[in-house]
Amino acid sequence: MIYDYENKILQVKIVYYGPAMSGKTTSIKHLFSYFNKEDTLNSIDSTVGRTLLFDFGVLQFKGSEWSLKFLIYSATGQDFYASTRPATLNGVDAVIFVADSRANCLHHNLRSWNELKTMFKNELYNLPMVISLNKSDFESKQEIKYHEFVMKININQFKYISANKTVATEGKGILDAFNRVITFIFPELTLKMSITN
Ligand SMILES: Nc1nc2c(ncn2[C@@H]2O[C@H](COP(=O)(O)OP(=O)(O)OP(=O)(O)O)[C@@H](O)[C@H]2O)c(=O)[nH]1
Ligand SMILES: [Mg+2]
Repeated sequence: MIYDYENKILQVKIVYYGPAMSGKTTSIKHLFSYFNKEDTLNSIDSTVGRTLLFDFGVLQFKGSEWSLKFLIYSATGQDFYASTRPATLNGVDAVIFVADSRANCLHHNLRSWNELKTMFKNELYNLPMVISLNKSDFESKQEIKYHEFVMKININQFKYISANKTVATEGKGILDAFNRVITFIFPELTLKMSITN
């Protein structure tokens, strides 16, 4: 978190993290389109829409005295670019972990989670963490594993953690996840969802 006293701006970094193709970019795109800011989101992606390095965008909210500036990133989930992930996480204030809820993805979710754990060690438990159990629209079509993932990640050790079901393609639960993470960082704050440039 960076305090810019001169301009009265508090800068916060949030990273969407998770295994390849879990829905990180789709989640961020929805968040930015909710605030009519989709055209300001920078994505470095391949011709087939896979994130090469990260997506990055800024959402700024004006308070009565101070403004809040959220720097929002998604890390690439592709293992080919795994070496870029620590840089994307550098200085992060909170993580939204986007898991793919389908049963056959449990292993990928855990692998990605363990990577986070290896990077942060026990500091991970001090990071505000919101888990998006994404692709929950598959509930009726395919076996889903919400609980297995949540059960395996030591949630009791976290200061701030919560999980919610999301469907990024339909924007379901995306704003809720964002709100939760903000509430963890600033327990006193109720954001009026208006935005400044
Ligand atoms: N059915 C369904 N599909 C989804 C959902 N979220 C994302 N997808 C699809 O899953 C695919 C991958 O989504 P992305 O948002 O690109 O995933 P990502 O996590 O950014 O992937 P990488 O950047 O490659 O790590 C796309 O085809 C999305 O349309 C969801 O909630 N439900
Ligand atoms: Mg992506």
